[in-house]
Amino acid sequence: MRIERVELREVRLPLVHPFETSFGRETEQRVIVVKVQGAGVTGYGESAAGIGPWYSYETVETCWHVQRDFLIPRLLGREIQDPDELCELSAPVRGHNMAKTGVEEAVWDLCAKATDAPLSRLLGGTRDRIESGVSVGIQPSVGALIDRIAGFLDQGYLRIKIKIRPGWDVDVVDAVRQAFPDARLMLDANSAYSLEDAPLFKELDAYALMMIEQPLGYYDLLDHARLQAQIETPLCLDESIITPEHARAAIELRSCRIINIKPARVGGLRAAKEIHDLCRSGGLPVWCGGLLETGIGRAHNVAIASLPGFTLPGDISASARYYEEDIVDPPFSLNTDGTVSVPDGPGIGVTVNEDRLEACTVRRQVFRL
Ligand code: OSB
Ligand code: MG
Repeated sequence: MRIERVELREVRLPLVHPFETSFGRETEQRVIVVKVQGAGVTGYGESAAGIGPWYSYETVETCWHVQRDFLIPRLLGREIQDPDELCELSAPVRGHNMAKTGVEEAVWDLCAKATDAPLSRLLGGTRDRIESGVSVGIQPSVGALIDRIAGFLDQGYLRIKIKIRPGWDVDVVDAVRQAFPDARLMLDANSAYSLEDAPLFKELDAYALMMIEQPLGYYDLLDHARLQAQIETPLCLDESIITPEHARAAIELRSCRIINIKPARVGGLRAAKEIHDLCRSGGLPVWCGGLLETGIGRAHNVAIASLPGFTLPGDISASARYYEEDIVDPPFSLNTDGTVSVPDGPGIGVTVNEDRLEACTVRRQVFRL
């Protein structure tokens, strides 16, 4: 079908709780919602870039620039039958994976809706529910962290991820493990340590952690391999895996035993699927991470997480864990078995609430033929 119209919207949504990691504290989420239209059908995607270049070098501003000036001009007016064609059109743009993701996801949703197929099925998904975990930010005190975790376990979340940084690590993990002896726990350091901290990671082997995510540098694969060789707990990479080539290198170098796949980080659903396939043939389990996405990005994450290699609980929590009111209907909710259901309607399978979207839009631009 011919791509007749593209719309960008910068959206701001307050978070129900501030989210603090080793690289900073967020109180609201800013994203770009991308709407792509053709043949009477509308597809939606999300660029979850955030305000500053902390998690990656991208920001809402760089996404807007790359989408407006490079990605949308390549797409508008084209005949697209398959999202792979868009990936070829975007390939000359180097990097800027979050900018690419918003546009690519919208085209996937459009193509799925045009054939009346659920996106998860188009991607090769095999599950109808995703095991749900929750990522818990750094809290003002250990007591506050334990209270937050108790609340999430009560709600039924199947695993807890604790953000750590120097000064908020072993003692905190010790207290949490004592409070919850049987909980499935993991840590995420967001690159806050170096290989010199290997003794600290050896100490953490005593806490039966499912994994430790991204302890070392965001471009590093070598020191992660050296650290992995010294500890029992599996390492999981997030920031370091930006392309399928990084995944291939990490698998061969044994930099990690698990990969956190985020479509936003790797440039969209096709790259996410490629990394999934590489990990599957290399024997590494994967799970779907998140960037506090709204219901649009969340729906895409849920769709990719339905692929067979996603065998560990993801950071795919219910909408209410992030937002008072999501921009999709119905919002994502937690089932009593701790899972989130994969929508079975066409495309992303949830409806974007246009009034709500309009209410939280702070900037908008339309591109037409
Ligand atoms: O490192 O996984 C991360 C949120 C923002 C930036 C980086 C990360 C995260 C999370 C939250 O851990 C995942 C989520 O619940 O969406
Ligand atoms: Mg992470």
